[in-house]
Amino acid sequence: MTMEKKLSQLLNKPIYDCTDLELYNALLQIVQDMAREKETEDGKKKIYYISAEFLIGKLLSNNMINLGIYDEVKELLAKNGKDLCHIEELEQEPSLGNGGLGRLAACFLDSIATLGYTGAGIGLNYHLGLFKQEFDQRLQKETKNPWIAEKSWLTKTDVTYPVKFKDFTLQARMYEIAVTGYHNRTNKLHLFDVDTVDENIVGDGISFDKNDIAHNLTLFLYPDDSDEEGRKLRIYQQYFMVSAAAQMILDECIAKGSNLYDLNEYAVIQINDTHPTMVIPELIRLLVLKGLSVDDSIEVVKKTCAYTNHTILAEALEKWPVHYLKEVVPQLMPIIEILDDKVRRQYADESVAIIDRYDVVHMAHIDIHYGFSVNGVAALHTDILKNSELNNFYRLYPEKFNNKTNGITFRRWLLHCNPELTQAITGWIGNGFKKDAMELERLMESLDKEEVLTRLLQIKQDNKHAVAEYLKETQGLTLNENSIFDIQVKRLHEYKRQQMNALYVIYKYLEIKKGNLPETPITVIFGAKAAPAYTIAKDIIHLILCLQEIVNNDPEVSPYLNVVMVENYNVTLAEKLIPACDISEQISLASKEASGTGNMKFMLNGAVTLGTEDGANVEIHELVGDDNIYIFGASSNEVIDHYTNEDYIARDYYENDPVIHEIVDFITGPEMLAVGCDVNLYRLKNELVNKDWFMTFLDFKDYTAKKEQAFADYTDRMAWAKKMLVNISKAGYFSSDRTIEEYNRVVWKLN
Ligand code: 26V
Repeated sequence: MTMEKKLSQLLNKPIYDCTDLELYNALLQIVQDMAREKETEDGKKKIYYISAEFLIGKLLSNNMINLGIYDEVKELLAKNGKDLCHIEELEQEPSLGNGGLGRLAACFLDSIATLGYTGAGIGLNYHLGLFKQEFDQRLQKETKNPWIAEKSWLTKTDVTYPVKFKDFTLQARMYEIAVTGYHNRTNKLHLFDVDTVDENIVGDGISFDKNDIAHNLTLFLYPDDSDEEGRKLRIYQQYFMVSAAAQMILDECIAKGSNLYDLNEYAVIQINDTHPTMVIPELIRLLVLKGLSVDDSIEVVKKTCAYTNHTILAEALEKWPVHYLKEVVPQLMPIIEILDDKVRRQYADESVAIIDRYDVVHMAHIDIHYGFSVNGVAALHTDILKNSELNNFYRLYPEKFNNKTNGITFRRWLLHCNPELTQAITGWIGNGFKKDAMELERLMESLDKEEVLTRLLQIKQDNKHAVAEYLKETQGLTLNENSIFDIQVKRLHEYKRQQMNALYVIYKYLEIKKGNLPETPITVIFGAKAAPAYTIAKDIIHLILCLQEIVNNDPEVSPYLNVVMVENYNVTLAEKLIPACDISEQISLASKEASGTGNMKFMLNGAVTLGTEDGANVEIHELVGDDNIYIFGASSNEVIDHYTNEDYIARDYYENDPVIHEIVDFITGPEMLAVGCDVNLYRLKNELVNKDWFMTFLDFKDYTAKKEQAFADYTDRMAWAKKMLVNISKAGYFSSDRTIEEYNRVVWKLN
C-alpha cells in the first residue's frame, strides 16, 4: 500500500484536510507498525546496555529515516500543503538524560540496531525527566519537564517484576520504545516504571517529598542529592532499575535455553558508568536463589558484566555509605560484604577495597573486580585511567582495560539535522557514506574545487538563517546571521570552563569599547543546564545572562559582538545549532573531559574546533592536522602535575596579569551590578580569584590568542571552507557504528 493510501485510510480524510496533530498521530502509528515488522528473533547472545540515562531526542524523523520512508513522507506532505517540520514540533522531546553519557547511550542503541546486533537498552521511565530550564531575572529556575503524551512512542506492557526494598515491595512495570536500525532490524529500549508514581506530589518548581518512594520513584532523573533523603532516593532508583533488569535478563536467557552456569553465552551486560553497578550483587543474589553456589554465581557474573567509565571527576565516582544500603536494600549487603572479603583476601592494598575503613562502598571498585572489561571513552581518557586514576587496578588487571573512543550516529547528527549538507555530500561522493562513514574521506579530493567550497559556505549560511528564525520564533532571540557563530553547548560545569569563554566576552567587550573592532562580527552562543544544587555553575549562567543583557544592548558594541544563551538546551536545539556553527568551543581543562561527543557532531557539520588537548579533541587533532583545528592550553600532564604539586594559585594571575585583573573586576563592576545580582556575582568573582579549581586563568591568554587567530582566519572565506571540508571528511572515524563494532569485537563478542 502506498504511504498516501495508508495515511488517508487511517485518517479517513484527505491529507490536506488534516491538522498537524492528526498527521503526527497517524505517522506515529504507521512508523510503530513498520518498526514492529522489523523486530526479529533474538540471536543466542544479547547485549544489554543498562543506563540511568537515554537521551534519545525526538523520534519521528529519525525513525522515518531509518525505515527509509522519510523523503516519501516529506514530499507527500508538502504536496498536500503540510510541512513535516511543523509536525515534528508537536512531538515532545523525552527528557531521559542529562548530557553526553545519556546521548551516547542513545547513539549506541541506534548503531547496535543498524549493525543488526541483538541488543536492548534498559533504563527508567522518568515522568518529568531532567528538569526544564527557565530564565527568570537572569537566573536559572528549574521546572518540571513532562514529556509523556497520550499517544507517544512508549508502549505499556503486561510484564512486571517485584522489586523488594527493606520495608516494602514495588512492582516494576516494563514499558518499551522501539529502536529502529538504519535499513536494518528493530531493537528495544526497556524502561521500568511504578504504576503508583504521582506527578501531583510535585509542588513549587521541582520540589517533592523525597521520602514518598511509591509516589516519587520515577518522577525525576537525578533528583537533588544534596541531602540524605535525596541520596537514598538515588539508591532506590538504581536498585529498582537493576533488579528489574536482572530479573528480565535471567528470564530471557532461561527461555533461550541457558542453564545459568553458561549465562555469559547468552548475555553480556554493559554497565554505563556506576549508576547500574548494583546489577552485579543483584544478579549474584538471584543466581543463588536459583540454586547456584555463591562462588559459582560470582564466577558467572564476572564473565557477563563489563564496565564503562565516563569521568575521572572524583565527585561523580559514586560511593554509598553502608548504612544507606542497609536501610534501602539490606538483601544486597551480605553479598557486597562477600565481594569485599574476597578482594581483601587477595589484595593487601587498601585502596582497591570495596568497602573502605569508613564503611563506604565504592561502586566502581565492584565493577572493576567483578566485571571482565573496563573501558574509557577516548584514548587519552583510557591512558589516564590506566596510568593514574585507576592505576592500582590496572596493575592488578591489565588485561581488563581497553579503550573505546566514543562515536555519534550520523543518522541523527548529519542525515537528519543537516539535510542540505547530506544532499550536497551525496552529490559529490554518492550514497556510500550513509552506510560506511569512512567514505567521507573521499571529500578530500574536492579540496581544490571552488564550487564545492562555495556550496559549503552557502549551506552554513542557510543553516544560520534557519536557526536564527527558529530562535526568534521560539525564544524571541535575535541573531546576526552575518556574524561568526561561536558555539559552546554542553552541561554547565566548571571543568568545561564556560567561565573562560565568558571572560573572553568581557575581554572583547572592553576591546571594542577601546575602539579595537573585529573585522567580522561575532556571536558567542551558549546553551547549558546547571545541576540544581551546583551553586557556582548557576552563578556562571547568571554571569552569561548579564553579559547578554549588557553587550547586546550597547549600541557601540552590539554591531560587532553579541551574546546569546539559549534557554533549556536539549537535543532538539542541538540539532538546530550544530549545523549552523563556525567555531566549536571544546575548552575543558586538559585531563578532565573524558571524551566529549559534541566535538564530533560539530566537526561532522563543518565547524572548526577551538579546544584543549583533552578527551577526543586529541584524536580530532591527529586526524585533521594542525591547520584545521585551534589547539591551546596546558597539556593533561601539566595539569595533573599542577594538581599533584598544588602549585596553581589563581590569585597570582589576578594580581600579576593586568588583563585578567581588569576582566575579573568587571564581573562586579557597575555595569554588571546594574543588571545582575550582587550575591551571585561577588561569589563567582571570589571563587575565581581565591580558588578556581579548574584553572581558568592558566589557559586564558593562550585561549584568547587562538580565538583571535580563528576569527582572523575566518575572513579568508575559501581558506576557511577548506578547513570545514577537512573536518567533515575526517569525521568518519567518529561514527558510533565504528565504536559499536569495536565493543563487539573486543568486549561483547556477539555471534
Ligand atoms: C554528572 C552529574 C551532574 C548532575 C548531577 C548528577 C550527575 C551524575 C553524573 C554525572 C557525570 C556523568 C558522567 C558523564 O556524563 N560523562 C560524560 O560521558 C560522555 C560520554 O562518554 C563523555 O563524552 C563526556 O566527556 C563525559 O563528561
